[in-house]
Amino acid sequence: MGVSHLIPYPQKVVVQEGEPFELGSPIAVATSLSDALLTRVLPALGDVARDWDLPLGLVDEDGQAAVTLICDSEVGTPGPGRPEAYTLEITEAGITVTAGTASGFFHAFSALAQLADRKEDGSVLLPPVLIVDQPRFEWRGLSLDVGRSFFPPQEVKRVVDLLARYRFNRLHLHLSDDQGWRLQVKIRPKLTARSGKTAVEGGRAGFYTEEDLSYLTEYAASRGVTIVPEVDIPGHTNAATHAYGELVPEAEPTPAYSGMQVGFSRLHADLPATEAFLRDVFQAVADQTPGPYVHVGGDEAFQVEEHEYVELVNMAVKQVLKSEKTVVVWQEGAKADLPSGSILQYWDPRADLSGVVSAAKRGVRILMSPANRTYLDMKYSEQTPLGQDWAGLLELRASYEWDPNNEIALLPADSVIGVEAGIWTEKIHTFEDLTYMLLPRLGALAEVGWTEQAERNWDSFAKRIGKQASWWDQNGYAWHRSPGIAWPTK
Ligand code: TNX
Repeated sequence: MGVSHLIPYPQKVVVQEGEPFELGSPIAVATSLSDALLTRVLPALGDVARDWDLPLGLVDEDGQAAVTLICDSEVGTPGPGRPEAYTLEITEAGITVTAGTASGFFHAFSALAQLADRKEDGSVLLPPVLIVDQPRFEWRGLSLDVGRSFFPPQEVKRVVDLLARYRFNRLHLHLSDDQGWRLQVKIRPKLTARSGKTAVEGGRAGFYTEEDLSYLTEYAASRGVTIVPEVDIPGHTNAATHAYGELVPEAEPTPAYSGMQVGFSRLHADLPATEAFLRDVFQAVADQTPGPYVHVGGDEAFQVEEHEYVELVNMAVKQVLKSEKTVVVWQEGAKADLPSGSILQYWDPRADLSGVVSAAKRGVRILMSPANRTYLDMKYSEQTPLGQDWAGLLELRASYEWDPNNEIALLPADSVIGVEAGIWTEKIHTFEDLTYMLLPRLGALAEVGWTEQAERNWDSFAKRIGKQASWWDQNGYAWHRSPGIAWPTK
């Protein structure tokens, strides 16, 4: 137990003298939080307590409390991560959590869960410590490709639990690709009726109903995770053209595609059906996700000439802006007209990045997902049976040892909004395969996104990541034994 279990490592940890604090049953919680804030944060504390088999009980502010929750919006130091700041103090007398937002409380509870030691006799001990913490970057995400291979809501929920454990705050769902369409759009029923039934070879098909997505977005929000929906245009669109033939010049639906090629499919700016399609789809995306972001894809549209590419991405951007949401687009979208404050997601280190740099100079924010550091569908080693290797092999250490502010030469450092891991599912089809590729690397990227560069070091991380495996095992998450780590013996 203790601070050696903390991932991502907090900005400030002061280990105190004294005996551990032992939680009793029920856990007496005293709070001065508003009802609205308390209603948002209590379920997350309840989740932690359930792991310990202890119920929660509210007591008066002047009663004997084990946990005291205090709302203070001044907590943390000025900077980009401040709204998510928290302090957590554990003494022999009890636990005090101070935060200014629900997210701050969620992060404090995640730290609390990592610090706790549950003994054989069921008692739960917490070490005396003071933690003062806030994230380095405002965006810490995972992008999950449910387009190639579908992952049902119950599995996505377990991915959200992992994200919350490591204080991530975004889950980006890649909802459409050549192989499948996963978003219900009621006024475009063929999208799911036809392309909800297709997938990459070996992968699962399916789609999220409006109810599924609403359940997922709420579940994620109640753990501090915002869902970022992506419908990928103008390439990666075979699932769309398989459903609606009017989107191609031949006016016939294209055949279903279950291979692994990229870049062959496309939309057409001069077809009258295209703009109506983009309007309907991006309206549905915006309506079905309460978060402030919509991702319009924009990657690998190899069949589309530049001027037409720009025209098509601009059409999608226009639709997103109508819903008053912030546009997110893969790096190729630097060519389009992006309003200042839009987010450009860097992924391909092989590309010429001058367009990304000039977009950043115009006020576009850059999200760091370099494939050779963050693509968790890359094999760990040549022996890894799953995944791909086009961006190289990616062992744990390489996903840890890099600085998002130092990835792109000449990029203004304050334009980096954060870090996003990605997992593409051409060859990853089951939940077990998925988490085997995520873990332990997701822990490394959690710390890259959260902890200040000067405070990070591999030796410390290597010790702490080894201690995560027991929680993964208890919760049924498959994981990979990266070399050089003191994993528990089998
Ligand atoms: C590149 S990342 C892609 C995806 C593939 C992935 C496989 C990006 C924007 N495009 O279409 O699934 O590589 O690793």
